[in-house]
Amino acid sequence: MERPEGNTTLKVFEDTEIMDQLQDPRLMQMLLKGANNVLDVMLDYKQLMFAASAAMKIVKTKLEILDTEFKMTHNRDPIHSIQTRLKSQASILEKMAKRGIEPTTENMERYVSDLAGARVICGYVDDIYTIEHLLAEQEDLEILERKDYIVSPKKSGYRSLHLILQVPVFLPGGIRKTKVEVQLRTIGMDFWAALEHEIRYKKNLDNEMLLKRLESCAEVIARTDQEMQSIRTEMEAHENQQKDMELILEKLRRFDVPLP
Ligand code: 0O2
Repeated sequence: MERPEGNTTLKVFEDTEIMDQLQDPRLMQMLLKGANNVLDVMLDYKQLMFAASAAMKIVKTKLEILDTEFKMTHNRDPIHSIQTRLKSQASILEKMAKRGIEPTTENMERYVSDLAGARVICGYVDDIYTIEHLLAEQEDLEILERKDYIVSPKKSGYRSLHLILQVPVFLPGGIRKTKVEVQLRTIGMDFWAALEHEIRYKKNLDNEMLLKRLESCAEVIARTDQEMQSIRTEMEAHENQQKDMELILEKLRRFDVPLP
């Protein structure tokens, strides 16, 4: 019978030489113990990432609900789009190695806050703080950490609001409180961060001239964000004034109805 490609487990057990060696009970015992320990670690990691994935989905659903509710009351979406990702094993191990943390599952859970991440792209800067406020009001969410790189941008020019949320994930064995990193930024900030990530971030580029130019692009985008915000605020003020005027005219028309 043809064996599916990549099924190494079957290959090993069909290899008669290996099977002969496994007849030695002490070797077999050692192998089983080793395999058992490795599988325990792998399963712990799988459980951790399963909780991270569940927490990420919970946060995404909450954000979608908040966005729809906002649209129903204000006739406008504060959220342009949401991206989610689970951190890759390579990226987790790289981060832990950089910080000198021993790569155990417990350390991953305790020290790596962005195993699960959600990036929320908003139209305007004030939408970012509206979403933060709405998240803070959710009783089952806790904001463990907040870094405002909009008020205090990074030296690179990077701007975003970072929140580390703690989300309860209900599992058959009990509640597992799980962290999710939420990065909130405008379309403009996202445009800059995505391109800068490709060009410089994690590459240790030290060309002062290019770094300055990247930083000045971030400033141009920040000014554009402010200008777009101010245009929207003025448009809304104008619309509200017109609505108030229509209301007054409507009342005057009712008042003008001739008496019998
Ligand atoms: P990736 O590949 O995007 O996931 P911490 O995450 O708290 O352990 P740190 O550096 O103190 O470590 O956190 P910080 O400053 O809040 O930044 C974390 C994330 O923000 C990064 O994740 C990036 O996604 C983003 N970021 C921070 N600074 C910059 C920057 O200068 N340029 C760009 N493009 N993105 C930035 P990771 O895990 O480093 O990378």
